[in-house]
Amino acid sequence: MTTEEMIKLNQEFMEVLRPLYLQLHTWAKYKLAEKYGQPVPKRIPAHWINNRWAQEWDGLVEAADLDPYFKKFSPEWIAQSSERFYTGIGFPALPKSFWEKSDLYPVPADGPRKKNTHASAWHLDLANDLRSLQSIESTAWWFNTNHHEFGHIYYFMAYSRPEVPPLLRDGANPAFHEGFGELTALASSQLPYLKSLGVLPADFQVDETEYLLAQALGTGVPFIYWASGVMAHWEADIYANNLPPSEWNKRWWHYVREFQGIEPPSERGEEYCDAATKTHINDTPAYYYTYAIAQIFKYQLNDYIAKNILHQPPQSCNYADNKEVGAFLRSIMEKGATEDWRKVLRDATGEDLSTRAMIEYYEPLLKWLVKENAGRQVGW
Ligand code: X8Z
Ligand code: ZN
Repeated sequence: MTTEEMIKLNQEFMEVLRPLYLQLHTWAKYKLAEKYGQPVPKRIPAHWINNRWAQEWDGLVEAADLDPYFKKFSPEWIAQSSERFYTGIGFPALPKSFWEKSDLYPVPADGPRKKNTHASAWHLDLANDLRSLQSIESTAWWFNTNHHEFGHIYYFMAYSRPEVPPLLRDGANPAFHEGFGELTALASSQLPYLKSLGVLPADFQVDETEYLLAQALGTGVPFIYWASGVMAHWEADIYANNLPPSEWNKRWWHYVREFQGIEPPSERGEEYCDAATKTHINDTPAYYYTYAIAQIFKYQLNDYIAKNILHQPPQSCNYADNKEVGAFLRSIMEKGATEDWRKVLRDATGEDLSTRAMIEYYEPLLKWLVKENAGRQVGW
């Protein structure tokens, strides 16, 4: 795809999801203003949100906070339960060398070495040498992130076979690579699964809409305005449109204001390059729109699996131990990059890349938000 096509695709995502984003933004700014005892602002101050880039808005729905339930499980258990998710649906165990050569757990702050705590997964020889760098802690966030990384690892394994030449041992497109892990992170955060795994007690109760709200705020909707909006546009400006470095920070915050409806705590001059606080700006250039496409793709796969294989609601389903789900995913993954991704997606789901499933997933939430926000100032 050309830069123009890629930007257009990302703009379409933002346009279609805008009604939902505006409602979430409104709900969040009223909630945060109340929490901090401040007047309700037009845009949300960046430091009111507990993620530095406002890419995920976690911690706003108290009833959906699962961290207390993860405390009793060790980081090792988290990694093993992710592997168990995949073996349960019919994938093989991870090779012994994966466990020996990976670097999965935090190092002490005063220890002799420092490590990048941003999670990643590596296919060193395009064959069996698979490794992951993580710093897993006993939290819901790391539980999700670990599933994301194992998605990469299981994709590596699925296409490392004689029928796939080494040069095509890659995702159908990079968003497929990011998408499988995101899909299993979504699947593993469903309440029926967390109950069956014993993380949540069988009698755990949370209002369904509140849980959907937490999901939408967490890895769902604001993320698109960060990935498709700020990251994709800013990188297109610096790499394709030759934006001079003297305007980088101004443009960055212009996009944060325009797309995310977020504002900096105070003015940020050109003596800073705030974009460079994000690891991908430094080490994975012109890639980030991939995560936006992966989000859209994730809801499409989940929708297909829930409706056609599990016959359960997409917002509350349990993939655990379902071999048909595994066979469906493997049929896509084992192809690697041997077929055009558009064909792979259409053959698997009968559909082109589309926001339909994501919109449907959050439809009940949108209705609820419109009622909750009645009389409030929506947008900025
Ligand atoms: O960088 C990642 C993964 C590794 S590929 C942990 N993600 C993006 C980020 O953290 O900014 C996953 C979602 C978005
Ligand atoms: Zn990834």
